Formats: sequence, C-alpha cells, structure tokens
Amino acid sequence: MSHYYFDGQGKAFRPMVVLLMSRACNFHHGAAENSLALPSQRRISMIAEMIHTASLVHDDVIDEADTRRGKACVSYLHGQRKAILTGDYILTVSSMALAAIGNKDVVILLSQVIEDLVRGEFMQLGTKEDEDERFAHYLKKTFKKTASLLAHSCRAVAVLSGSSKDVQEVAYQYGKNLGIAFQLVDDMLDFMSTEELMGKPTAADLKLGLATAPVLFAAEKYPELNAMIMRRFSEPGDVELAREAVTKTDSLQQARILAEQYCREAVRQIQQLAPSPEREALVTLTQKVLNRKK
Ligand code: GRG
Repeated sequence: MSHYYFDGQGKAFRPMVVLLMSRACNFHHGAAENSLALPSQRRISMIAEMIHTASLVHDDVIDEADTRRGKACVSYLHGQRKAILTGDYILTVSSMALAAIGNKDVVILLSQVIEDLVRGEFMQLGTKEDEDERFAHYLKKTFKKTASLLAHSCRAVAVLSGSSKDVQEVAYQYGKNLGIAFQLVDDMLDFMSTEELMGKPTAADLKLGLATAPVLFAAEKYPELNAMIMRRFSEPGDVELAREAVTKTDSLQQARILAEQYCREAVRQIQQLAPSPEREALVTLTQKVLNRKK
C-alpha cells in the first residue's frame, strides 16, 4: 500500500524544485565547476515527496475521497484504518531517512513542515466568523498546508550547501512564494478543470465546505455568499450558487493576479543568487506554475 503512489504518476513538483534549488545554491556557493546535488540534498528531495505523499493518503481519509491521481485512493481500496497506517508508515520511513542525514538543523526544518501540515489541516476544518479575517486565515492555512513544505525543504538544501543565512532566507522565500502561488492555482483549477484532467472531482472544495480564494473574492460582490461560507455550503443549492457567483464575477482573474504577485516575489528572491541554468529553471518554473492545467 505504501508503494502505491510511488508509480511515477505524480508530477514530482516538490523534488524537482528541491533539486533545482540545491544546484542553484551549490553554484552560488562556489561549486561552479560541479554544482550537482549532494547525496544529502537528493535525500531531502525524496523526503519532501514522501511527506507530501503521506499527507495525501491522510487527506483522502479526512475528505472521504474516492480517487487520487486518476486512480482509486488507498482509503477507498483498503479502508480508512489501513490508509491511516499507510500514511503513518510513509511518514516514519521519511523520518528515518531524515535522521540518517545527521544534520540537526535540517531535522528541525522538516519537523516544522509536519507540524504545519497538521495545523493547516485543522485550520481548514474551521471557518472564521469575522468576514474580514477570512482571507488572512485562508492565506495562513495555504502557507501551512502547501507552502511550508517547499519553503522548509528549500531552506534545508541551502543549509546543506553550506550557504550563508542570507542565501538560506532567499531559498525559503522562493519556496514560500512559489508554494502559495501553486495552491492559489490549485484552487482556481478546482473551478476550471475537468475531472478527467485533474484525476479528482471538480468543485471538490465547495463540496467539502471549503471557501478558497475564488469564492472569497466572489463574496466581495455577492455578500449573500457569506452565509453559505459560514454554513460551509451545506444546504441544497449552495454549491451551485457559489459556483455560479464565481463564474459571473472576475474572481478567478483576481486569484490569478494574486498568484502572479507571489510568483513575481519568488522570482525577485531567486534572482539574488548567482546566475546559473538552475536559477533560470526556477524562474521559468514560476510561469509553469501559473499556466499549469493539472
Ligand atoms: C501525515 C504529514 C501528514 C499530515 C497530515 C492530512 C494532512 C495532515 C495534511 C494535508 C495536506 C495536503 C493534502 C495539502 C494539499 C497540497 C496539494 C496542493 C496537493 C496536490 O499536490 P500536487 O498537485 O499533487 O503536486 P501530485 O499528485 O502531482 O503530487
């Protein structure tokens, strides 16, 4: 069961970012001749994907999902108890791999990710009563659920490259901004994409009671959405009305503009490193995140 998702069908976005960041930092730190990722940095890239995969397995239990990556999810096939243990097992093996690197600072960074993932998931279970606090709550949740893993893994490989605190901060800020943009696009795609392409049902967030950026923007024009957000779209017709409000307004465009702002900041950060093919790839990646369809 723990091997089930390691079949090459995921996008492997996190390991790709971590490996590029490793090489960009190594290059910046003076390894111009040979900026290949170190074995410890390669391990971080694998650990990042393992933590991500463990959280997906648990997420599908929480959401009672049927499908993931276009196939039946572990909890659907084997039941919730085995899925929880499978997620625990993947997380355990990733922790063993992390400890084996033997760097205390890196252990602290990646442990923070696990705390953030759980806290982010808890934040998602609640809805802020005060409408003015909802967007800030959403962005904080987004950082914890999605961006923290990229931010902390990028910082970890910068630490392993022997980089200065300033470069470590650049790596962290790149991962954080790219991660928030990635989730904003994910939330847009939930309204735009087809089930076939995403490998999971569309408008899934609304059906789960979640108000993401597009709905929060739409609520500025249609204040009647606020009552639906508060009751987590639980009454008949709520999901359809919210979906309609998103289509009738420019809220998807607003979400895109916000994602673009985060990508611009990611680019501004990474451009502080010495120019290298990997640094350029990290710049290009921000465009790919904005234009992705799945
Ligand atoms: C067991 C570590 C652990 C955590 C438990 C359930 C939970 C707490 C956290 C859930 C976090 C979660 C599922 C965040 C969503 C992040 C996200 C954008 C997933 C989709 O990522 P993609 O598009 O997926 O990169 P692929 O399938 O390509 O890997």
